[in-house]
Amino acid sequence: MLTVSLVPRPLAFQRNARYSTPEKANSWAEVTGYNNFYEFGTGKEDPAQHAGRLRTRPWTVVVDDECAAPGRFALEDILKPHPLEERIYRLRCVEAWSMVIPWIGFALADLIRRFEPTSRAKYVEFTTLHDPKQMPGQRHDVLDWPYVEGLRLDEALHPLAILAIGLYGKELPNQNGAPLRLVVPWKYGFKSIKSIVRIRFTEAMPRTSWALSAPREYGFFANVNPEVDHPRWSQKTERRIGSSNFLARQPTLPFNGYGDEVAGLYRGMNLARHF
Ligand SMILES: Nc1nc2c(c(=O)[nH]1)N[C@H]1C(S)=C(S)[C@@H](COP(=O)(O)O)O[C@H]1N2
Ligand SMILES: [Mo]
Repeated sequence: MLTVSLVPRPLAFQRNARYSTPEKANSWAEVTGYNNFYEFGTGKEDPAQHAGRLRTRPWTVVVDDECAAPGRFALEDILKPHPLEERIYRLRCVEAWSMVIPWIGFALADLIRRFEPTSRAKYVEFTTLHDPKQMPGQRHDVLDWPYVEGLRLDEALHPLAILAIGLYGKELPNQNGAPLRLVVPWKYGFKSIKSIVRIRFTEAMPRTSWALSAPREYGFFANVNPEVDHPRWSQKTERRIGSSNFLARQPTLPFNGYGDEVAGLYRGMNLARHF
């Protein structure tokens, strides 16, 4: 008999208050029912409808290139050393909507250090599973599959960057990037890559999917920035999903409100040029 559980299992964790916003979190239905995961279609409800066919166990993550301790790891071994924390983060999608999501995860920096990046490693590249049988959206050329994202190593080592395995106290639903996804709260949502199967340390800047597909619209850095508009729309305001007034917009904050923590990473950089 098939006993794959479709009901996400509960996780044990501690709340990280320092890195949690006091804003009201979006509901489970909003967080899991409205998002982007183009591997399952380009509609906001497609991920919830179609991600059920993704099999997340067993799951293997390959860690390689510029690091002293590369390897192929079972998900359980990737997760084992890391105590779980809950962090309530704002998410700002590049499409000018936002949500507040209670993630369960651990600092990306703690994982990176275990693999001992070499002195040549300047970036970390992440890749999503490529399997059109499980991910029907990959049968269409909307992006050059597999989905690739990346961070500069110092960004990846920032304590706000996490790998998430759950939300709302439970394992991640597939549509939110099970079993392992990145969350980088000061950047547009597309940087937070889902269902990761490979982590690569590189000397050269990774060729990321969105920057490759539309380089005028999506940069490598993708820091939330109300001063730099998308060529087709303003980034000055955002619509909080679920707000009772559908038309109400709120100002978008530099670095999605995490500027006190992360602005120093970009000192001296022209952020209009490095968008
Ligand atoms: N592999 C993959 N990761 C992805 C995406 C995607 O299409 N494929 N969409 C991104 C975008 S644009 C956003 S806004 C977030 C939305 O999902 P979340 O609400 O679960 O964070 O996932 C990001 N990660
Ligand atoms: Mo997004």
